[in-house]
Amino acid sequence: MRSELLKDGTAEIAARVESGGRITPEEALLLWRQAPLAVVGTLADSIKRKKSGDSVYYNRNFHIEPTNICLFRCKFCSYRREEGQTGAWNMTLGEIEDAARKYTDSPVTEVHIVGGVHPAHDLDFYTEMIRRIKVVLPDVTIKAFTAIELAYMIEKAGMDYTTGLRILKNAGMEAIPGGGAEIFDEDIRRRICPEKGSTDRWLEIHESAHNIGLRTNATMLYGHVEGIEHRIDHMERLRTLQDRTGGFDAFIPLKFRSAGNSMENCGEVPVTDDLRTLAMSRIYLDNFPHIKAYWPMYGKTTTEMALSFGADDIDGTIDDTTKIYSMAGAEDLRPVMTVDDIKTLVSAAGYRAVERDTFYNEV
Ligand code: V47
Repeated sequence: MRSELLKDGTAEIAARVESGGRITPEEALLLWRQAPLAVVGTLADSIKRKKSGDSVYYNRNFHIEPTNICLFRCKFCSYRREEGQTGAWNMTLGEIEDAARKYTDSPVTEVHIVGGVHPAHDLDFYTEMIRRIKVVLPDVTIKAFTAIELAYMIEKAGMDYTTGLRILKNAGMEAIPGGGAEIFDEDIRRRICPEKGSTDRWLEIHESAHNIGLRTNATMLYGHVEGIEHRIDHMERLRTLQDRTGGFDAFIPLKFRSAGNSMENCGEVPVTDDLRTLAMSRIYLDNFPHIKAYWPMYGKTTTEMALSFGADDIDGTIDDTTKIYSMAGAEDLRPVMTVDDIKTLVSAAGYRAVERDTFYNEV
């Protein structure tokens, strides 16, 4: 590590990180603000290598986005439509089965399901959706529903979270994606998504899931009206929960993309901020096994750089089945990467592409 580049107490913090020690929120703020990008990158890469060597994980996956009609009007969302508005969709269970059936003879190992919180859908609808997909694709892992969708359907059924999650688990839901976390700070959350489920709900859903053996991910939407201290606070709340349950697999920082939503005036942060945020998350979240650089959101060039800044996962092949990022202005309007594309990207960055299943077992 180039400690001559460090000043004002950051050298001591960096040395602790290097020797595997944990840092406080105050120390993270100092490192974030004062350490050169190359230094946080080097620290993050050394942690990444201790955890996963030169492996960078990917999977063969596709998404189903059942609807973009949503009760909540989050200001950063470019995807939501009102019922009846041009561009709105709401798939029937039959259409969802058909979307799954396209993959019966394919080597995909995971289907990722997230969508809007449609006011007409309920726990029975989602449970039936999972059952039908499992019949069509019995060997594919179903990673489904953000904590916001889950809280809505389970509360509507008048159940506690554990009971509702058990019903979905028994139907075939095996893991939960990390969406809906946005930023946990309540004041910022009120500014960007005032109607959405609270931070406490998000954390409670994930804790309940971990307690019944469901693995989950966690995201953070950054680069809008929040400050660095809010990003650190977000990671601190995740690190505390992970200390209790150990149920998170991956942390996924999501860069705010500004096209087509009512927060366009925020613009987008530079790539240097993306790389620093990834590196600081690898440094701070010492109890998270994986940091994911989600390629449809960064684009392929930033994803390649991200691998030297602590990320050890780039998500999967996607097969042009998600619209959330292309509708918000991400470069890849048709997000799809073949396994060869992924291998080329990962080896250009100096790492080894390793195919994984949802639970990070090598395939
Ligand atoms: O919660 C919405 C984000 C998330 C925008 O678990 C936006 O493996 C940027 O859950 N700019 C949903 N981000 C996506 C999600 C996810 C994605 C990748 C991997 C995993 C995983 C989960 O998308 C939302 C929100 O934070 N989002 N709009 C936007 N304009």
